[in-house]
Amino acid sequence: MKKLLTLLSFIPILLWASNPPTTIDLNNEWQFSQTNKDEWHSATVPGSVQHDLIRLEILPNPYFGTNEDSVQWVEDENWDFKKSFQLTNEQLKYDGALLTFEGLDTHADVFLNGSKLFHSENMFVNHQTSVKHLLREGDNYLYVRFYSPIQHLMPTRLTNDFEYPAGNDARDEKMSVYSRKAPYHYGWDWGMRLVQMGIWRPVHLTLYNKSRIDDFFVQQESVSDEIAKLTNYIEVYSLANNATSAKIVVSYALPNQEKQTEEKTITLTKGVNKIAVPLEIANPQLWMPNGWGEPHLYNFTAQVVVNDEIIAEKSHKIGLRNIRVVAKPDEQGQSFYFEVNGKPLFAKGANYIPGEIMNTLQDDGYYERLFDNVVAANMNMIRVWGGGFYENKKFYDLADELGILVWQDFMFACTPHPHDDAFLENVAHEARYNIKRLRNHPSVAIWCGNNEVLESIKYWGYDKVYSKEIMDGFREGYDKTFRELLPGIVMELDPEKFYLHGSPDTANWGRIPSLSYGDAHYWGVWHGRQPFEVLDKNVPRFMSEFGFQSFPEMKTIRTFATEKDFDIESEVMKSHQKSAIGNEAIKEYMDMYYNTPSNFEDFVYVGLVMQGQGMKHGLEAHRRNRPFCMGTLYWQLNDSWPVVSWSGVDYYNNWKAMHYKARDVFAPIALNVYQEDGVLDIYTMSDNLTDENNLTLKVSLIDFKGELIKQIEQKVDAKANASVKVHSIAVADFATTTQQENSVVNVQLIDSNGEAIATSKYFFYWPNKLNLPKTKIDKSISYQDGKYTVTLESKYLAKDVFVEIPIQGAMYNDNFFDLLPGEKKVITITSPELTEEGKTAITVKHLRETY
Ligand code: NHV
Repeated sequence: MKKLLTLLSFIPILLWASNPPTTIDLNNEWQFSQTNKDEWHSATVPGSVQHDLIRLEILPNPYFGTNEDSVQWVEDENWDFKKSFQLTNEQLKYDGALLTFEGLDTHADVFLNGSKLFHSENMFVNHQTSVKHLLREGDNYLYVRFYSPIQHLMPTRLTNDFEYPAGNDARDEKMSVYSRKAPYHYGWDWGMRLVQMGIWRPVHLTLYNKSRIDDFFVQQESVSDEIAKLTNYIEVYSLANNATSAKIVVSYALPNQEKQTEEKTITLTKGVNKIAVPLEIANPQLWMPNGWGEPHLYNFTAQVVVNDEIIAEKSHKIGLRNIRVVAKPDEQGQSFYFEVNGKPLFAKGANYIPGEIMNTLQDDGYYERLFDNVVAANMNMIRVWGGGFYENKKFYDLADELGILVWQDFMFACTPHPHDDAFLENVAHEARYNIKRLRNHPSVAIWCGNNEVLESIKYWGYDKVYSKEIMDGFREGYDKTFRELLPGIVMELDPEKFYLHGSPDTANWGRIPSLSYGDAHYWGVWHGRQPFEVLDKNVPRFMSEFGFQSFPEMKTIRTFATEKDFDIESEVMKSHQKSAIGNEAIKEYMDMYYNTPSNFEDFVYVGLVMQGQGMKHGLEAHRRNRPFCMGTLYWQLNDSWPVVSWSGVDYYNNWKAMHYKARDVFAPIALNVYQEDGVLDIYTMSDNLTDENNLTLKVSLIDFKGELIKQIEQKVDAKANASVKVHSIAVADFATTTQQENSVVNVQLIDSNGEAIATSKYFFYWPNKLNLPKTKIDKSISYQDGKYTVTLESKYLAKDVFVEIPIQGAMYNDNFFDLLPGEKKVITITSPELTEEGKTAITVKHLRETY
């Protein structure tokens, strides 16, 4: 085979054939009506019936008040979509016409010009049909009938002798398990219910001659600094009746680099042709995760060339990297960590849920804001959790460009599912489609079968409700789906990637010794009502979920509630709290750690502060405990509507205290102060790949009223890619009991230029045991279009200072911080909605003002 390959040292000048392929967008001018009603309205494609009905004001704003209840009827009806489009005689001359629906949600029949094209039963796949023989000059007609996901599959439920558990599905009839459709549409413990129907991804018609490339996979067999060994797998679909000689040309280059090519002469036969083109790149520029260097991306293109003319091509951006998941028995149990380009990576990140209940609202701008938040918080990993959908291309493109590793679940969460042949065949199709769609993205680091399905079968008490036969069925279904079917398909289509049957693997938060084995979801805090301090002790090998709720800030609450609803027991607030234990748990924790305010607005603020501090406590414990623990992905990054939830960023893109805390703990070099057995241990936690030597650690004990009680200086190094205890102080020698209630420990890491490269503030107690002083914060503001600068100063310590502005999504350089006595702190707030003239009001709050 090697002999057929020639490495050309010049760029071959190839031109497209005179009539290159053309793609016609079919997203415009759709109309929709409830089936048999004949009341046609304009439809947005991509979109959903519910989204259009809301846009047309036939349905009310579902986020407001208790409106969620009044939009539910739509899910039980069938809905029709139709459109016409015109083709010219010229366009009909192409050899082939491929109609593509990138995604239909979910159960639908599709018709074109008097023929039924296909039936859709899976939201997560595309549909491609050769329609050349059906197209006409002039008007062509498309029609899609969507069936209610509830009623369409009701007979399957009615013939089953039990109801599936599906505890997050908000309706009594648990229909979510029967459809391959985004589980969160049916409700979740942070989500409203909106079981949508619609054309949720674009529609287009591709006209082409002779052949097309259906798939192009650049498989990375091995990658090191010296050499990348790749195989390009290309699938060409040929229309020609006779065998045709053709060349497959693969070219690749970094941006601004000269193109290199590799080619192979082949004979195309009618139908599917599979071609492999091996390729080696010496001294490749590797794709590095965020914080470790550049995520270099090569442009790869595969072309089909006949008679020196290009007749088909396909391109991908390829990052060359070697990602291994090291899940091996060791002295402590079983490791679980990601090794990237030969080095162990401490994973820092969060669990991502779909960013909109009406998921088609997630446009490019949405993904850009999302990834801005991810990068700003110093994350290097994000988990696409199994209760949503396989994300849009833009998501993975940004992850590729920014060096963010993606933990990709298959879409199953928190309940067993059917496992009959037809169901599994549908799942297999979905897995094949999505693995092929996503396997070229360097960011995709792991395939994971599901979220908590096995955990639910083992530990959620199903055995008390279901017979032994049913329980056996759940286990059998689990093994068939997640231990046989899916790993088999991953092995076949993306063999270099690690497959985990489900998350967590075997660890369970109720069984502490199990935390030493693989990844864990620690829900003892929140669901188990344990104090945050347990996070110091119950450290897993890899934390793939842990979390704590808060209300979103008042400006977000005001979008769905009015003054009269400002009570955690009001109907409106309860309809925006989907966790069964929600508001009660928040209050219970607040009583444990804070002086719980009676006023609603203060309660919301203190809750935000508490979530930030509690989660910081956990994140620090995880990072401090590397290499035993090698990553932490908290629950949850974002929201899908305005709601009380575990998120660090609310629906309107306002950072909660937690997101700032995550950013600080995840800094490339962070400091951590941890008290154990009467000793304050100070750690450097570094993700840099080189040591930082000759730093000065400065530890200051400062009274809340401003007196510097003590100061210690010590030369330390911040060891590369490690967490290391660099200094210890006996508390008894350092601060008296009274001082512990009245002072803060300010710890700084100072480089040779005298600059603080890391700081951490340590309080000996939670706020209800501190003597926080009353103090007034002075503020001065300078107003500019797009940016306000706020300078803050307080005579005494002001804890958890919150700077508020009633502009959704305004960005701050910092917020929810502690202001040391006499310290001047400059806060910048940016938003295109801020004007110099408008002088939008800014309010400042701190903890001592709430009690
Ligand atoms: O409840 C918060 C999140 C969920 O939104 C999401 O499904 O995978 N959460 C909690 C748990 N897992 C997840 C753990 N579940 C339980 C804990 C305790 C008892 C029952 C269930 C995420």
